[in-house]
Amino acid sequence: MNSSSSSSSSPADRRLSILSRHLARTIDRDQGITISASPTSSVFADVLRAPEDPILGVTVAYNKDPSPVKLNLGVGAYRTEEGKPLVLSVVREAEKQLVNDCSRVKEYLPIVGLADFNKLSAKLILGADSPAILGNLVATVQCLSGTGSLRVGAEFLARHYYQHTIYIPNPTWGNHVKIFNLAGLTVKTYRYYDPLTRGLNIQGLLDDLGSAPSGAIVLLHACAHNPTGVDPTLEQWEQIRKMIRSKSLLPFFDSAYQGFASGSLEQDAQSVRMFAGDGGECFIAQSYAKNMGLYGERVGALSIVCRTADVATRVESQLKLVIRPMYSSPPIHGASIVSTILKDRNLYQQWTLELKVMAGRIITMRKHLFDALRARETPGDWNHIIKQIGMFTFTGLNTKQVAFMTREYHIYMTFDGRISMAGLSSRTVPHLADAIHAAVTTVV
Ligand code: PGU
Repeated sequence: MNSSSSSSSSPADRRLSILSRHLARTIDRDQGITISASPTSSVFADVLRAPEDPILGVTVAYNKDPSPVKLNLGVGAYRTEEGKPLVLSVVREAEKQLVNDCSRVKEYLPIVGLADFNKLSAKLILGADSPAILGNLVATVQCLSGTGSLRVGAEFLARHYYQHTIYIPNPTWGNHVKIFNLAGLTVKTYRYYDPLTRGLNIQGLLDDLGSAPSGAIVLLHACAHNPTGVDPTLEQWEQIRKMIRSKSLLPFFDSAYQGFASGSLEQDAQSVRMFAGDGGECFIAQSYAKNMGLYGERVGALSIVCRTADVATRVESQLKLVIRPMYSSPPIHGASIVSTILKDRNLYQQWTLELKVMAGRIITMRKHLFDALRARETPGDWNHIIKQIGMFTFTGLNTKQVAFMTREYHIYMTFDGRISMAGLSSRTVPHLADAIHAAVTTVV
């Protein structure tokens, strides 16, 4: 297991470094060596240009490319067969209802967000008949999508939990390390993906969790693991659960893809429900970015399942103290859309159908790409394309091959070889297959 070092300097370290640079400039100036600061020079003259984000920066590069054949398979965002972003019909319908309801106002929401939204979100992930819901054991707060939910949860843990070490899978979504480091947690990794089998390294995972210190926090992807598309089977989840509970580790689920892995909201929540149903505690960060297509609305929820109802209310009171100085209270529009859909039987039904169509299209793209590579007799075993789950295929292409595909074929993807299957269409599969074929046959 590795301790992560990326961007882990503390705020105090950073202040010290800025101050020493400032002092060096002042001393230089006072000694007449160089006059680097003048009354007109910026006080931020020493600020270094930061690199683009490894995922969102792919879209920045894509937008700059004038090529008509360019293809953005970087960001995990759903596109239609025509390559267009999709607003779900059920979302349009809910928005119409909201606009026509003149009793609605734009007052501040409470710090914890919209009450209906919170209740319905907890039910969606845990199941309406969950003992945790029935026993009022869950503290839920509306947050700024999945990222904000993880951030608020991390901040709460840093303040109120005795263990400050969090284990995240290797590899994982790139932002996890930054979110947890920023909250002051120490990030370590546990083995997850085996590049040889292109599957789960269950033994490595269990060994690493087995040797984690008692009480350590463990980040788990609820389903559709990003970037690998490799999920544990239900039997493996049960092994993981037993290990986590026997070592008194604290599970923190990141649920960004409920409904996108299998097309079923219930099936994709099974891992979380196993843990929430055993009476132990757990954290869940939910995002509606993908499954309702509400990316830019920034709507999500953090739920903390506690052992007693009394603890849950006290936890909620402390979550308010975390949120208030960060952003005071969350935005109203996205959460209103979600609660309108979740509380109306017909809209809910319509949503599940639209979700199935999106998940189904992604699965079809997997088949198309696999067939296209087979037709080209592209060297290598490409079965993982159809075996992996969720929005992404972890192709196994290396950094040089990715760079080649971007340079020669205008295909934009992250450098770890991940492609967003949701950005692909029947029309663009042949272009991608040509690019992969050329990359593996010409770039070693
Ligand atoms: N957790 C995981 C596992 C994710 O993949 C993502 C989004 C999030 C949380 C955060 O999603 P919210 O938009 O905050 O709800 N990952 C996508 C989207 C781009 C990004 O990196 O934010 C991705 O392409 O990996």
